[in-house]
Amino acid sequence: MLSYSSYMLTAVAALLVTCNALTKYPGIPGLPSIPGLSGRDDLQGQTHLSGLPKSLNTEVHKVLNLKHRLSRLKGVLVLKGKIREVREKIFASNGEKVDFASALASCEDARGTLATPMNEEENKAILGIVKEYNQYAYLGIKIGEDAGQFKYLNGIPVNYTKWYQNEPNGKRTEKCVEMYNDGSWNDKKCNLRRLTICEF
Ligand code: MMA
Ligand code: CA
Repeated sequence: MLSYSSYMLTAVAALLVTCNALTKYPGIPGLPSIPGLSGRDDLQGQTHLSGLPKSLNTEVHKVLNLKHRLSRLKGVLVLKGKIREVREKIFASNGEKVDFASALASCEDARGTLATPMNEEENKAILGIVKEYNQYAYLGIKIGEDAGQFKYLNGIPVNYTKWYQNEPNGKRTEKCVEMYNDGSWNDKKCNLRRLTICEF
């Protein structure tokens, strides 16, 4: 008699194997797809995964079907140029030019935050949106009131930077950061109108 935990182990193993298989096949670049599968929700019917009780098998298939549906929805968003993905992060803009506080508020209203490049790859993805709209954008970085160092919005000092030559030069009068259309950064006053780019 198999214990419940070994059922769970089998279920998780089956999920991992199947999910890996889902990501292997080429389709839309960067998206998982399965040859011969249409856009239906019933991914692979209700194939019985060995050793699983029927109820757990059903749950596994529900999760797989949800993942499949999500990957198709992601396909729509990438196809329409609505999102840019870097690893686990998703960047997107609403096309609006507003001051820093309003930009942050609209990102947070959408359950995200302002785009915050943590490395070159993320900086490039955000730059892509800056170029697409041909508008400088505020980043999710602000000066600390104490030592005047630049910090992420969670208060941690920045550990990746892309300052334009001779920046930052605002001497605490420029408390926000904008991205130029070459991807470099400038400290800048927070009350200007800049493109809103969020990360999710
Ligand atoms: C502006 C302003 C600053 C920036 C300098 C660069 C004159 O001030 O955008 O933030 O550092 O230009 O010349
Ligand atoms: Ca500056």
